[in-house]
Formats: sequence, structure tokens, C-alpha cells
Amino acid sequence: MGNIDSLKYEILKAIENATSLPELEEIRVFALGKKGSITGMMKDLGSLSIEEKKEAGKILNVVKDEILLAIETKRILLENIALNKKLASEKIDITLPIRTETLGRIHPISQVFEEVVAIFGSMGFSVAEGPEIEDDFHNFTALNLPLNHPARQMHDTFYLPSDANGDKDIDSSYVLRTHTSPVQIRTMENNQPPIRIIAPGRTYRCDYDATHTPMFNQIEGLVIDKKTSMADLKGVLLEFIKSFFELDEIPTRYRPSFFPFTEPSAEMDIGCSRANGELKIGEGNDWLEILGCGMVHPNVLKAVNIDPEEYQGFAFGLGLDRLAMLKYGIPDLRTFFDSDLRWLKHYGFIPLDIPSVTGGLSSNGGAVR
Ligand code: 2NL
Repeated sequence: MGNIDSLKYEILKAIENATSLPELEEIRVFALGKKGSITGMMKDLGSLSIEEKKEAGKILNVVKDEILLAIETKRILLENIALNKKLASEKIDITLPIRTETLGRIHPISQVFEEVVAIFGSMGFSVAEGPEIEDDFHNFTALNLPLNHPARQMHDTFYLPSDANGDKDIDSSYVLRTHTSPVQIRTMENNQPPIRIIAPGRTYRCDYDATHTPMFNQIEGLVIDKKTSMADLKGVLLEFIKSFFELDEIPTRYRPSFFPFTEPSAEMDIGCSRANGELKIGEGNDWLEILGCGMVHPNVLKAVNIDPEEYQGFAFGLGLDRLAMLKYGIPDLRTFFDSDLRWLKHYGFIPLDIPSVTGGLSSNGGAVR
């Protein structure tokens, strides 16, 4: 056992000097492999007396542990060096300038969608989605609009053909959703309250003029909890409107209204001026209707098996396209869907300017001119 100290010293020195993982593995095999020098010494213990075996075995085990620890420490070090080298070679230079001559633009609807999601997201709402082809139950019946209810006619519904021949049939049970409310119905069917969601998306009605297109974007919000009130609804909506129009103060008023799915129902107006034919939001003595809202009708809660004695909630709905028109001064809704690149260059937004409540919703100061 006389040479154990010098052997240990030699192995530890080799570990210290190792510059690669394969080299380290070679040293491990040399010392502790099947035919390794330390392994060999352990095998030789067999020829010793019991007393000597005890003494020498102890020393060898300590040396073996010491070598194992040194190898493991060195392995971690070498692995880190290798990783850092790899990371350095895979670095991407994100400071490279973008190619402005081919720069695409974010459509104002996408921009406003992101802004609205950022605002409600900061108030604890999550985004819910659902199908654009809906069945009669989710689009109408569950929303307290039973068959033959007069309000169904107001929706100018696109009905899907009910048979394989493609025959139009007013009794077809499938429609293009006329609002995003069915998304909220589905959310209530599949989740227990408390619920706090917004449902933005495409909706369809058979209508076409400067302020109506057959496809338009709507955003609805829904909160269901044990205690919710008209006061909560007003607080949320005021916060949203101020945030969206980036104003510290904004006058609001609520007028009584009717929707089959809310009771009571109201429409919210915001203060504006129309002096010299120019609409200015937040100042002046005029009013602009901005959204519809109310407390969720007990019949809607019953339709999704939520007990209206235990839970109540509020909901609201507004046109996303109209919001974009108002905020960014776009006069004709139809131009949104023309796919005119000159229009998009005029009204569109820089892709890297992502809206956030803290960082600014439209931090480039509006559209890129
Ligand atoms: C409008 C008015 C509104 C709702 C939508 C809603 C949804 C469920 C239950 C109750 Cl699931 N209400 N949505 C409520 C009030 C008004 O929209 O003028 N939209 C453009």
C-alpha cells in the first residue's frame, strides 16, 4: 500500500489538468474502472490478513470517495464551460435593425383587440374563445331568446343550410354566431363561478352600410360571483373606457335599455364634442353611445345550471371595429375589410409596438404615417 498516496496525488493532478469530458472519463476508467488502478488495489486486499484488510480497506475507500468527488466536481465545471461555449456560439443579435422598406403593419382591429385584452387582463379577466358556427341553443335559447321571440328577428341571422342539398332553411339549428355571447354560455357550462372573462371575436349579421358589415368584431365581458352589482359593472367599465381612450377623466352616463339576456339593462354613453364636424372624446357637452350592459338575467343562469339565488353577475358588449374607428379616426367601417395596402400603411401599426397598460397602449402615438 506504500504507493497509494503518490497514486492518489497523480490521479487528482490528472483530474485537475483535464480539459475535456472524454479526457475526464479516461481518468475515471484508469482509476476506478474494472481494470483501474484503485480497483486493482481493492482486489489485492483479498490476500491480506483480516486486520490488515480492515486498515487498508478503510484507506482505499477514503481515497476512492475523494477521487469520485474530484471527478464529479470537475465534470460539472467542464459541462458548464461546454454549455457557455455553445450559448456564446448560438447568440442572436437582436439589435439588428428591422427592414423598414418591407415592414408590414398591424391592422387597427388587431391593435385594438390587443389593447382591450391588455386592459381587461390587468383587471384580472381572461380571454375566452368559441366556435363561429353555433347551434340555436348557445346563440339564442340559452340567452333568454326562446323560439319565436321577436328579438331574434333583430339579429339578421345567417342560417346555415340544414340539409345536404344546401337548401336554405330558416329552421336550421346552425347559425353564424350573431354575437360572442355563446362563448360566455359555453364558459359558464364548463366552469364553476367565480367567472371573469372577455370574449372577443368575429360575429355575423346580414347587414351592409357605412357602419355595418356582414362580418364584424365584437367584444363581450362577463363576471359571475356571489356578490356582484351594478356598481362593480360601472367601476369596471369606467376604468376600461379611461384606459382605452388614454384619458384621466371621462364623463359617462347610463340610460335604461333592453336586452333579453340582462335585467336591468343599460347603455353607456361617454362625453364628447362634435364641434366643426370633428369628434373629440372626453370633452364637450355631447354624448356618444359606446356599449350595452346589464345584470345577467336569472333565466340565462338557469340555462347553464347556475343557481340565480346563489350567484349573480354582470355582462357587457361592444363593437371592436367601432372602438377602432373612434380611437383612430377611421370614418368608414367597410374600409377595414378591403385589404388595401395603402390604407393599411396609413392606418396600421408597427409590429414591435406591443400594447400594454404600463408600457403604453398606443405608444407610437397612434398610426404610422
Ligand atoms: C351591445 C350589447 C350586450 C351582453 C351583451 C351577455 C352575455 C351573457 C349574459 C348576459 Cl352570456 N349578457 N352579453 C349583455 C348586455 C349587452 O351587448 O350593444 N353589444 C354590441
